[in-house]
Amino acid sequence: MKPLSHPTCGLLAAWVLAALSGTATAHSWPEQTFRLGPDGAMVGKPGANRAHVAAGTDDYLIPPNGGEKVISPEHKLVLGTKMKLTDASYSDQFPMLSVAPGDSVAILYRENGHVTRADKSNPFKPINRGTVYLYGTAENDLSNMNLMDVHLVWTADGKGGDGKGRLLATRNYDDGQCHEVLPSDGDFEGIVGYRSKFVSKADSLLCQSDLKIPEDVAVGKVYTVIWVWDWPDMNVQGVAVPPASYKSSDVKMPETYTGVVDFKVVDPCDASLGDVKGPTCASAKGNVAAAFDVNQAATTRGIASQIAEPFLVKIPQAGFDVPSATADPKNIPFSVLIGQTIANFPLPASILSAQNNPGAAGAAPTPAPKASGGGGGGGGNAAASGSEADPVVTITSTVPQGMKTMTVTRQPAENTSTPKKRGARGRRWSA
Ligand SMILES: [Cu+2]
Repeated sequence: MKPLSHPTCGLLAAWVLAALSGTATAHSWPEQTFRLGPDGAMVGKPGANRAHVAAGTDDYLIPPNGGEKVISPEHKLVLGTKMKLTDASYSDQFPMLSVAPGDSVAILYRENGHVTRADKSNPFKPINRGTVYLYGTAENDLSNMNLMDVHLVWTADGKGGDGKGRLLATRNYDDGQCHEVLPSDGDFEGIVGYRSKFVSKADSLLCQSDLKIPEDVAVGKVYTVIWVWDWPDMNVQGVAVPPASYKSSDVKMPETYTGVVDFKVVDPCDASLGDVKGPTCASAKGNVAAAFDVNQAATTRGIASQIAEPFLVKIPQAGFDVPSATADPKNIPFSVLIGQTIANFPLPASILSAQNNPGAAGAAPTPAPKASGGGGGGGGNAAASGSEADPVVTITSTVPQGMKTMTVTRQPAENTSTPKKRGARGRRWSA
């Protein structure tokens, strides 16, 4: 039987049961998909994930519990029920979403406490609540793929590994707005109360990973997306993002979850798409990133920053000239906690009010960087390389106002629990 919780998460089954009114669930996996229209609104009826489970736990943990907590080459990419695409993978009740080439889509998942009480449960988790990687492939049968064949191997240019798929996007697991309903045993960190009042303005809100379906996907075929959530225990508190490496000594214990969603690719002008056609249809009303309406309710729209930028977490596999994962603090909702040791809960109002809300007014979409090539030519993010002995590295990052330069301090791993203030904001992790 699958456990409701496991030691590293520390999220109690009792809370999970109470919070979800008897629905036994834990961790996270993609559950629902939506097309996003030109203004960022969710349009049409939702689709489901592959082999959707209507109730209960459907997560897939790598490495699994009960063995050595090390990811090894034989670990499968996805849960057994998700490996093959069959007639039973989708149903009338839980259908595969139809999309057009170039469509922006949202993949929805429940945070299940991993945003709203992660610090209290386990303060050694990354501040971005882990990184979500989205991989796309025309290969629908995943049964012969292992995690290490795909994750951190497939690249944005499609040339990595066996070349059968590509990295489409990277996201912070905390999308800046999602949260559970107020748990019956209280709002430990204050995040549920704050977000339901000021950010989502809803009792609960699913998290989302938004991505753009490539324009060159084949019409009439199924395009498969693998959702990978990297959620390790780190050695120190206050780490911004996990390191995008299997070998980092900064990771105390790896914890990765995967899921699968499929998209039926139809002609961009297909009648089944309803009023909102694909962006490459002659009658399409516009480009999503250009026409995003930030004043829509969070419950029914995508997230502006995710639609504008495929790689919110910069990693070498996406063509960025960085040694390991890094992210602009403006894209990490609780970036104020980077480098901090949190002692008091619920979080003070100063921290709660400092969190980013990426879908709200003011979070104007930024230009999407080109993911091709290294050498600083990534069009939006480049880092000067330096040896471990260099105390300072420089990251330049495109923001709506123009180029902003952050100077950050690189420190030895054993010394990172007491970073300087500037160093804390731009903490980088090298493999
Ligand atoms: Cu969990």
